[in-house]
Amino acid sequence: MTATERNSVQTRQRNVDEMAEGTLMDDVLDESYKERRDPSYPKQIVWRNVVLMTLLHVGAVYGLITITAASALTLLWSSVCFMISALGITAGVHRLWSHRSYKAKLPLRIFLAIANSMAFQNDIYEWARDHRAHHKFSETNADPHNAARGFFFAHIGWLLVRKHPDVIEKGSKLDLSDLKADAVVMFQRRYYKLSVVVMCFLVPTLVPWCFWGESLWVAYFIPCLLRYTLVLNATWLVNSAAHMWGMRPYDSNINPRENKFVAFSAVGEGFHNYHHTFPHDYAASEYGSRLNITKSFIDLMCHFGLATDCKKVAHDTVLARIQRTGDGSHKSG
Ligand code: ST9
Ligand code: ZN
Ligand code: ZN
Repeated sequence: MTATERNSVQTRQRNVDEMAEGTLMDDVLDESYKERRDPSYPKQIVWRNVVLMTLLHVGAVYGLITITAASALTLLWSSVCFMISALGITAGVHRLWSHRSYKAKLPLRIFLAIANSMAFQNDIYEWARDHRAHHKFSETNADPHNAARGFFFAHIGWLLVRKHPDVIEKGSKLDLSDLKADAVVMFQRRYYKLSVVVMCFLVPTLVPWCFWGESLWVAYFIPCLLRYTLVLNATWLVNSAAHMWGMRPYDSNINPRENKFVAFSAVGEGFHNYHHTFPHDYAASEYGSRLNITKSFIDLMCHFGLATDCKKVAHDTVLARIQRTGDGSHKSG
């Protein structure tokens, strides 16, 4: 073993020592994996996705310019749908299923799975599998949205081409047994297409039409298409902007950054340097509920007894890490 390899193993051990007992390990950066095979592998554009994503964004822009035609109730409903879909991603597939940063009782898991289908971002199993690969092999070819390939690829481009072979090769070695053992996750995967048609398209469109007489046209373009596109882009900004712009107070050796704009638009998911440093922290931030609706939601669920065992990194551990690997931008420094 070379000195560099020894160093890398020691650093990884120190980072792992900071994890709480019983913490998932397959979402922790594998520093020994530095393989960067030629990224110019034969790229295969998936034209169906290019056409659908283009149509979706054209529809969303049309929704935006016709927003004045919507009633106040329809706009309120659009915000409710935005928030439900957002929580299905942040509190659901991200903090619960990808990172196991807290435990959720059955009724909450069912709600989060339904909310997740409203967000239509691939089923929980596939999203969590890609996300664990993203953390473990961050900024390499095995990272599905490798930000080293630029803003466009990390934001949306990765959904428009076939995956790099390393994603599938390294991803197939991840431990996903917890997801396979979760009946809610597997049920949602089985009926995913139907659940998306109902939750992402029919419910957002039909509720305003049935209950307060909104036109089907407006209901389709605003709470359905515009809302869906906004949630997608808010999510994608975490992969693109929050891997490029912002400070690195917790670990300057990794790319993910602290980005307040992304934290705001992604309901608490923009503290991305903290999150990649401590992926098992249920708040995904050092700063409590500030710009972090998702943390407040999980706290509320704990209050009702629907969520338990929230993992939080001890303040001393955070401070020690800031001293050891931070970029010096933390206010404690
Ligand atoms: C979308 C997802 O938008 C967004 C995720 C963002 C993540 C953000 C994370 C940031 C943190 C959280 C912040 C949240 C903030 C929220 C804010 C809210 C306000 N490991 O995929 P296929 C294998 S989706 C292991 O077809 P291709 C596997 O066997 C948008 N194995 O590969 C698989 O079969 P199966 C809507 C893997 O052919 C097989 O390969 N959806 C892995 O290269 C084939 O897989 C779309 O646009 C792995 N990681 O196609 C659809 N991956 O699944 C887009 C694959 O049966 N997707 N395998 O087991 C596609 O069309 C295709 O996936 C493709 C690649 C064309 C992109
Ligand atoms: Zn990331
Ligand atoms: Zn994560």
